[in-house]
Amino acid sequence: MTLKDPICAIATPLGKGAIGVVRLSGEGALEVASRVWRGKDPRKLKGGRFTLGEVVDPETGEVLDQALLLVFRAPRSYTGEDACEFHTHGSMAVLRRVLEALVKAGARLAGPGEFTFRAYMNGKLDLAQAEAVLALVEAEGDLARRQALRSLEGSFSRKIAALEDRLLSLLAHIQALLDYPEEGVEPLEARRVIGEVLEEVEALLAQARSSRLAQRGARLALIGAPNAGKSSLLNALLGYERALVSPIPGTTRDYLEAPLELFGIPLVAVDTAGIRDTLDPLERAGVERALRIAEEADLVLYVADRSAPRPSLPPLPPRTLKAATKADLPPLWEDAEFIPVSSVTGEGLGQLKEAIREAFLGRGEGEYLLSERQIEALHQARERLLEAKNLPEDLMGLALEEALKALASLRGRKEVSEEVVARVFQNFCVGK
Ligand SMILES: Nc1nc2c(ncn2[C@@H]2O[C@H](COP(=O)(O)OP(=O)(O)OP(=O)(O)O)[C@@H](O)[C@H]2O)c(=O)[nH]1
Ligand SMILES: [Mg+2]
Repeated sequence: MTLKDPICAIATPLGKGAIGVVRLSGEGALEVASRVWRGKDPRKLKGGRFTLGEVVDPETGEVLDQALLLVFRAPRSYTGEDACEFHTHGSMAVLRRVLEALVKAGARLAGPGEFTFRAYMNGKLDLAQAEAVLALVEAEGDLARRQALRSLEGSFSRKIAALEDRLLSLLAHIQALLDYPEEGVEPLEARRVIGEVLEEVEALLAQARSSRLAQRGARLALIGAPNAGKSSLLNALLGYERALVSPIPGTTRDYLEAPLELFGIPLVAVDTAGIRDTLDPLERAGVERALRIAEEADLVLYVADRSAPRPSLPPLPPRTLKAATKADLPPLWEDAEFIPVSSVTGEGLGQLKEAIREAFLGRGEGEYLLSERQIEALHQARERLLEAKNLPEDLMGLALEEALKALASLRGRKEVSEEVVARVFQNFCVGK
């Protein structure tokens, strides 16, 4: 695969949209563009400017759409190459023909992630930033967006670079110590430096949980006795009437799922059948499902009606929050473990949401969105640092080098194998 030939792809989702974008990048991209463009000559346009014109079939001259053309000139583009974007109408009919026209004009269809791969190869982004691009494209909730953006902006990479730097000068010191012992190099505080780097690596690793949560989301199951107010509470949390509510116990039979984003965490809230002994085979099947869903959920919200006699607790998994519903009615019981809420007045909902946030994120959300690859590399670095820390100074070199290599692989520097890079980019969609 040549790395500079002009490549093209549809960059917007396939479907109907007001606008669709077709991207083109590579050596000779503006030449290719000029063959499908009727309007101002793209080769003569300044970078960063839009121009209005028509996209044409280069073989027949047929006009395919009216469009805006945005030109970028190397190295001031996403890929670092000459590039342009055709902003056309967003139907597949238009986009497909525009793409075809570009291929006829000499461009090649881009592979998944090829634009970002070029950006990486041309030094526009490091590997961690490229992964952040992928994470932003795939962000399911605001937490993932916030975290990925911080990585894309380079603050994660800078932090890693600083750690690499410290290890590198430590290695240089140790080398000097080996080479010129008689020079009496100052006794190095190697262990202190390693300890500090280790601390930072561990602080990053502590964000793995929140990264996974932000990317994969979590399941929140509402369980409790019939009529406890589970479905009402689900609706109150969602802010719309999703589940059927009635004063008849046993209203919810099958379980019901609804997406619920809380504090940027993409949750799936699951409403379940009220748990009770029953002879009705359908209801009993529902109860069995409810218990299984509770078991499999990332967090259980146990719901009990405070205006009715206190029910006996079903078996609850360790990750359970408790809510006492119908707080607007006179209470028949109190329990400090239960957060009082009312789906009618909204009382206590804020507190409940806060408790859910706390259960998932603890004291704070992670700063960065770590990919599995990054978590793995950080683990490697941690292990090697721990190893180095327990060796005499003149023997720590090798372990330190390994730790440095692991850290450097985060940004894609130093001997990151092609395989690793390929693995990062294979997750991309075409057009990014
Ligand atoms: N006053 C008051 N009534 C409530 C509240 N929440 C629920 N209810 C009422 O309690 C009854 C049962 O509510 P549901 O939400 O259907 O209860 P559920 O736990 O889903 O019941 P099942 O699906 O039968 O297991 C309905 O009549 C609701 O209007 C509340 O916060 N305050
Ligand atoms: Mg219900």
